[in-house]
Amino acid sequence: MKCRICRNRAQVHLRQHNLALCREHFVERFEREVLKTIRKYRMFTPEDPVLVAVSGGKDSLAVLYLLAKHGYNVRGFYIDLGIDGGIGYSSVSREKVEAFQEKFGIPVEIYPLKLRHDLAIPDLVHHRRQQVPCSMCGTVKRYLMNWKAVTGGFQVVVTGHNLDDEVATLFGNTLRWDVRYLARQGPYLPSNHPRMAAKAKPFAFMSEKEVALYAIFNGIDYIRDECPFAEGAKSILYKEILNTLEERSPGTKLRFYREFLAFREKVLSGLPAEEAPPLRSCTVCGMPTTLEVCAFCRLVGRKTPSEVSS
Ligand code: Q46
Ligand code: ZN
Ligand code: ZN
Repeated sequence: MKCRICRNRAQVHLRQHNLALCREHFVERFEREVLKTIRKYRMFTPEDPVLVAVSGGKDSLAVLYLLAKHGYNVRGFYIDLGIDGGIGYSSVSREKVEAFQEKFGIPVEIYPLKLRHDLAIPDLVHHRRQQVPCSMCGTVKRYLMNWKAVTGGFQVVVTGHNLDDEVATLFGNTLRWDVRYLARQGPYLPSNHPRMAAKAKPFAFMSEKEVALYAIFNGIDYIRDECPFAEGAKSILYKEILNTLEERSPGTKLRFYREFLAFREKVLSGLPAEEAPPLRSCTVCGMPTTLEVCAFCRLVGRKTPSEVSS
């Protein structure tokens, strides 16, 4: 197979686009598409300080790399969750982040949860067996990312979510007809409170395979193992189902996502806004919450990040 652009030997075949490309033209196209998404959704400009949530996986490291390469004002933020699971998950992912920082000279701040709060994700899992690990971990990550953004002068938090992640979430929300989540799902979520940063997903239209190839072609080393707590997660089952559909009919994921976004624009945005509970300030940390004490302070305790960081 030959590259559609230069006619040299193709190294990638994107079935969903029926497009064969050499390595160089694949990278060029990938970056062009991502930059187009950033502009289309007005996610941020090259001057805006952007905080990139980094996990040590391919998606987040690749998005940080691409933005830095194109002159965006980025900083990575990695939370060491203290997860081991017999594979040293957090220590390996932290090593990957440190090696990335060293290799490319892109700054990443490391936030060690256990050291700062005397508590890591496995402690939460142990003490609160009735709660799902990923839901507690998600609360901690979302809170700390937002806290870092609003206290560090970043208007937006970027994550590496790719098309496969977005479509799996969309599939789950659709199965539950969760209209409130559906109305808020998309590549960009603007801020709705002065202490709440906007959220942006520049890879929302790029498949997991494309992101992996982009990372490999650019010499980005990343953690291959899944987090041990992810085992059995519904999102993994949804991804398997969607992969089967994609295999039979290439382009299904992209169509499903694009058509959902058009539907959201035309139909969901016209619905009367659902009464969202009003936001107030957490009496412990002062961050926005709908309750007296926010979910992070209830989980992690009375020490706020500002207290432990100073
Ligand atoms: S890190 Fe945390 Fe994820 Fe592990 S415990 Fe779940 S949410 S799976 S992306
Ligand atoms: Zn080419
Ligand atoms: Zn709080």
